[in-house]
Amino acid sequence: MNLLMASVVWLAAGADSLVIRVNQVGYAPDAPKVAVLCAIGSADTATGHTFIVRNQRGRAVLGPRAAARSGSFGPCTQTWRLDFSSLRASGRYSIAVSGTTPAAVRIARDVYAGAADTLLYYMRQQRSGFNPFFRDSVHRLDGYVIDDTGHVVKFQPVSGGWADASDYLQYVATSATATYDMLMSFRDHPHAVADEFRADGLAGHNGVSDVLDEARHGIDWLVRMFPSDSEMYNQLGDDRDHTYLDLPTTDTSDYGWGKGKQRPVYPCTGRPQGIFAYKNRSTGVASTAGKFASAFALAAQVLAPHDDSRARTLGRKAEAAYALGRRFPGVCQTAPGRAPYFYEEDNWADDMELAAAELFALTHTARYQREAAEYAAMEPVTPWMGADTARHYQWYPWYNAGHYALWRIGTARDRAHAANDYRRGLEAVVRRAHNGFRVGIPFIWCSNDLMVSFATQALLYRRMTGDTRFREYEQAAVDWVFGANPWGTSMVVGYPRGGRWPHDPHSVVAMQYGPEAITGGLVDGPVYRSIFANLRGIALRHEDGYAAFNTGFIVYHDDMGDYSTNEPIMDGTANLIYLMSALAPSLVK
Ligand SMILES: [Ca+2]
Ligand SMILES: [Ca+2]
Repeated sequence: MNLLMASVVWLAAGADSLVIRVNQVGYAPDAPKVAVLCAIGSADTATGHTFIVRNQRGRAVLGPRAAARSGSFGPCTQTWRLDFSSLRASGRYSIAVSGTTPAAVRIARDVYAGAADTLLYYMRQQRSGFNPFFRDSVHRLDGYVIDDTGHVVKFQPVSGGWADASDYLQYVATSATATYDMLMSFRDHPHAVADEFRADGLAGHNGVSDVLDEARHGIDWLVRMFPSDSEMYNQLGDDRDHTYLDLPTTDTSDYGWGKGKQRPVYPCTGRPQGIFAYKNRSTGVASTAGKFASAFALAAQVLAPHDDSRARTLGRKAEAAYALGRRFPGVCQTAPGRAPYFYEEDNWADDMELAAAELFALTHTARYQREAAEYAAMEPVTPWMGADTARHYQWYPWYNAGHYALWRIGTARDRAHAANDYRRGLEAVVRRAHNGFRVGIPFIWCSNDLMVSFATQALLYRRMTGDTRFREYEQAAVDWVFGANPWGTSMVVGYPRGGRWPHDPHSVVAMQYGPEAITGGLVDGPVYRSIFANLRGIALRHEDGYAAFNTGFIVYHDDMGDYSTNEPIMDGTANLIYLMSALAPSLVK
């Protein structure tokens, strides 16, 4: 059924050789508002085009206005920018260009209301331990701590947290970052998310914002993964998980202790890890220690008014984790299993900067402020920004929240540096964005993570400085995620309702329960054609409904078989929760 829906949706929009791409969620009245006209295949690109915006009664409210020619991009042999920013009145409109199907757009102050709440459905569905979607506990036997050779050291109770994607592996790097993103969402926008779910993820009210409920679920797991000051764990499970396609409730992965039994727990050792043919390039502990410390320190601040004893424990753990990062600088990468893939994180100063800044915010101890500034100077710009490519998760987190945290607590000099560093990163991306979609990120695996992080950094920079020079690019990244891209699809499963979104994501849960079961999941997004061609085990399962749009240098497939572009990602979804909470109207008037 999913396959049919996907192709029917495409046929409706793909018959034209000219297509109009819009943000299907909508545009805020004061935001830049641009639709993109894309010529596909042999379409006439010489002709000038004009566009007209009409209201629901069919009356022209803007135009005819000339479309601004903006070069080729991917499958679009030519693009044009249809700028209707001057239209500010709330309402539903259609944008028409002669020779193609008009596109519907909405303008309203509250277009992003409920967006973060929708994304949180996916986070709850990804829960390990008690899972509210299945109303059952999953992976309750986790896990066995292993040594460098894979031998069991001891049992350690670490059940909880979230599955990282459509497999069930769990990493501190992504989970602590997601936890931090959601804590930051609650701190900065405490009234953006509703209270419709309880702490256990089941429907109901508990007097706590659902984004804080979810962040606390993350914190609980992180505490289990850092049980004492000298035991820091980094990963739960490995890619032996990929042997079978099954549900989390019936996961039959066998790590040598029986099908569906315990999973391995990898500690941070500072040494290269991998118990089969491949090894990572770990050099220290700080990348993971910094992330633990950041999440714990912010959680301690956020929880202090509500739960003082929990906040004290977390504050102490934050300092202990940070101390380990000081002692063992370097990266603690995830461990490969049978396949050569792992998260090849190469930076750790960003993680320690964020940790130091949050520890200063928590404790007001002077040295944390000084050390945050020292770490900031070690990596002013996140290195993927401006680059053509990067290794998988090489520069992670995708944007450095440490600069924003330092800006909040630093000296005047620190604040100026933090803003300047963000500006340089944004400029580097924008220099590559001379195309109709105004996108300049590299299309590596998980490109939507980069897109969302670029928009987040641009938003934070605007908040820090009042400088709006990147506003158009910030909005273009948001628009891209919600449909202003060559394929004309939102990159979030199930959102917006009634829009076009991934119906055949790479997910066993979606395959068995329908795509709505993973509503809110942000998929990886398009990748360079060469990446899609070279990853192992990718084969489309049905005819490509987007074939006409997969003729350029990047490809995207709404196909269960494509784990490189159509698999939801937990950490990218959490980052988008922050961004959407920043754009949502407050629920408290
Ligand atoms: Ca709640
Ligand atoms: Ca890092």
